[in-house]
Amino acid sequence: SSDHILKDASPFPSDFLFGTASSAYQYEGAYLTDGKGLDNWDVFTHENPGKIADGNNGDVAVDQYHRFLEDIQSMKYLGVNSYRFSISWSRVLPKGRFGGVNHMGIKYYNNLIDALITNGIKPFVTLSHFDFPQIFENQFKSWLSPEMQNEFGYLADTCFKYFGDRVQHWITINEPNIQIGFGYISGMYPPSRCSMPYGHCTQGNSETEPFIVAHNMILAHAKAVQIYHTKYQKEQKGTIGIAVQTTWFEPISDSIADKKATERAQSFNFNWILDPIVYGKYPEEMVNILGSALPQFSSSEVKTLMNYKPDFLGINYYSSYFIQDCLITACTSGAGASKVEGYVLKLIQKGNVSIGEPTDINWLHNYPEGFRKMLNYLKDRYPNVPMFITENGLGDLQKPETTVKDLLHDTKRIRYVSGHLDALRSAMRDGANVKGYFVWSLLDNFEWSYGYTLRFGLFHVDFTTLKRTPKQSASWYKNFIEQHLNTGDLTFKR
Ligand code: GBH
Repeated sequence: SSDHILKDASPFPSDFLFGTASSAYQYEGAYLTDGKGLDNWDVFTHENPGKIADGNNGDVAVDQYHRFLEDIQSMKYLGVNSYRFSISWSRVLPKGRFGGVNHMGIKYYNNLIDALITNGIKPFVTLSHFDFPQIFENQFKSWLSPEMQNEFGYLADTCFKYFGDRVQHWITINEPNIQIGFGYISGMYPPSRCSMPYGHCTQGNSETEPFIVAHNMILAHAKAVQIYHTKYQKEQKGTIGIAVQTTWFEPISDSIADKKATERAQSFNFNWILDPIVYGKYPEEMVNILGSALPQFSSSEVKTLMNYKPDFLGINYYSSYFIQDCLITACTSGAGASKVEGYVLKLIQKGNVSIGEPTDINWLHNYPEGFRKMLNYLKDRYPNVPMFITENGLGDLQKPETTVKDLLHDTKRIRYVSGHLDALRSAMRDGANVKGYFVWSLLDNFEWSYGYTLRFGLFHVDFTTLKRTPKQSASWYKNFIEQHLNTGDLTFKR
């Protein structure tokens, strides 16, 4: 039918969200302003400047706390209809659930949300993107304790109560799998807990702690969904999901061992989080390999997970890896892989052949086909759950010889984003139910361990003057959105 042809020509539905993504610690700055408490990243960067490439921190970041009106003008230039940002937990609840609400923090997010809506931009809000009040770490070891589930539930309830009348899209936790990997296995992020041979930390146990942390995060997520679904959703009519980091894995050979290793990699990377929140249990591969090191869900916890499933999955995708088995056969190169990786060795190159196009960053290769395969994999494994692409983008490393002109002339980023949007359209034609796409990121910002040396923005930021300048990719994204929101789908009404 002609209807079919129309859809094929433009598979982006009329309510599709095009946006950019950000997070509180990476953007806001104002780290002690208006009653904000110290968070884990404030303390970590201040005490361990050596763990950040340029020794810097997010004290000022890109000062979005004071510049959000200007940043909304940049969003208007792009023509996006949504903006993903996160709540700074310690700005809203500086001392957690027993310490009272900081009303100046509430006021900041109210102002931001209102200004977005006035400009036709839907707020897409993450409750916690890596940061939380440091007091939780000092008092009960944060995510190692089930106490964190109660704290997170309280944060969620507070945000639904104050902001939920205007926010239709909530993300509970950003990338539990990355927080676990970097906080409890490599030790590169706070709380820097790990054990040999995975990393060099002064405390921690990488054989057990990652699984306890994941367990608490999964149950904290479910608690937030429960609170939203039972107490707020009927009236506020929004939706709630989670955001996981996904990496597409391809076996390095056709051998059964490498194919099995690839399945283990998938399980230990994203199914670890997604299976419990969709099916109420950990993946088979994890149960088999970990045995008693894997915590069990009690029957009442299973009930909660099954009764309070996410309304959507947030998918952060950047890159793909080849996978080589290290369990059944001996690894031909590299160190022994960690338990968390399920005894696999991840490689980005096969001999001299790289997966996709290499970029400035060793962990990120441009391989849009992997994105399409990833989305197909997820639609098959979690068939009834809609997805949003909550992050996708490319960073440029700031080297001594890099000029501002180079950074503004970002053809590699355009190639990356346009390739991934093509792959997304293909995946949607394959049947993936994707409802939105967010580029990471609106602006260059504080890129965790890389400090300010890795720039992901569609807008360049001069980190001395904090001046924002559109890169070529900004005008490319603007054109893309214009075409696909206005003329691509004839049924779309603005
Ligand atoms: C996302 O994580 C984050 O959600 C976002 O905050 C971040 O800005 C964005 O990625 C860009 O990195 O130093 O070689 O060990 C994506 C997962 C985790 C991928 C950290 C890169 C560092 C690799 N990222 N990882 S390395």
